[in-house]
Amino acid sequence: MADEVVLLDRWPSPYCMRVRIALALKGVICEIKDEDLSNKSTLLLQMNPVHKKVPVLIHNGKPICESLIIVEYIDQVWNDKPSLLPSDPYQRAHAKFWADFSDKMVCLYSMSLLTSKREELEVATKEFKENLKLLEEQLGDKHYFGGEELGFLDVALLPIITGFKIREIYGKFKIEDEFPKLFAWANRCLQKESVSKSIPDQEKMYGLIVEMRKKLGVK
Ligand SMILES: N[C@@H](CCC(=O)N[C@@H](CS)C(=O)NCC(=O)O)C(=O)O
Ligand SMILES: *[C@@H]1O[C@H](CO)[C@@H](O)[C@H](O)[C@H]1NC(C)=O
Repeated sequence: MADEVVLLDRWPSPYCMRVRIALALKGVICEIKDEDLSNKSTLLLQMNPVHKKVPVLIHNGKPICESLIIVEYIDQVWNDKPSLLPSDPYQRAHAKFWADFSDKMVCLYSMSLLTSKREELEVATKEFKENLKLLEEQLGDKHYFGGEELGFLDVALLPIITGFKIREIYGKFKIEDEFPKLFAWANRCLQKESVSKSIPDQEKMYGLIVEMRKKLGVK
């Protein structure tokens, strides 16, 4: 019997992007349902009664919640494709540590970025750059965070790419100049169709931020 896979999704959600990338890398056929988060579906409330958030993966009727837990689940269930998580326990713990670290960076819509005025943006940018520096050190001279191939940490981090343009414009700096290795990593990842088709482009994300700031009346 074929697997029935449904993703409760929201297209600009960085957490949902992680799941879409993992599903694409594993070649899983999935029905994607875009949620209206201001008017959540009964299905979402039933499937994630604790947090009431997306993403939720529903596999043969059973829900799995929390993006990193979902990515790990996908990795274990669709194990005919190369594993995303390293098999070595230490390497695995290391990948999970940095994925957890990435959580606070991944949220592009952190109210701070959306609603902050100029001075607050400077603080947010400084912190963002410090985090990028730490990540670049982790990447080192590897092709991917996972090594020769894209792995768990790459999937966890990839959504930050969609916010690069936004950060550059509000922070007045160039990722390419200050973080050349991360910039090269981003382009390498985007060359993979499973990545590029799973994430929105940067212009679209920038447009969304501009629109939301206008709506909120932030100068
Ligand atoms: N830790 C969760 C975060 C999920 C999350 O924050 N989802 C947001 C969209 S980006 C959401 O569903 N928000 C709806 C709400 O808060 O009511 C994960 O990794 O899946
Ligand atoms: C909320 O969603 C329900 C069903 O999905 C729909 O019938 C209803 O019109 C929506 N309400 C608003 C205010 O959009």
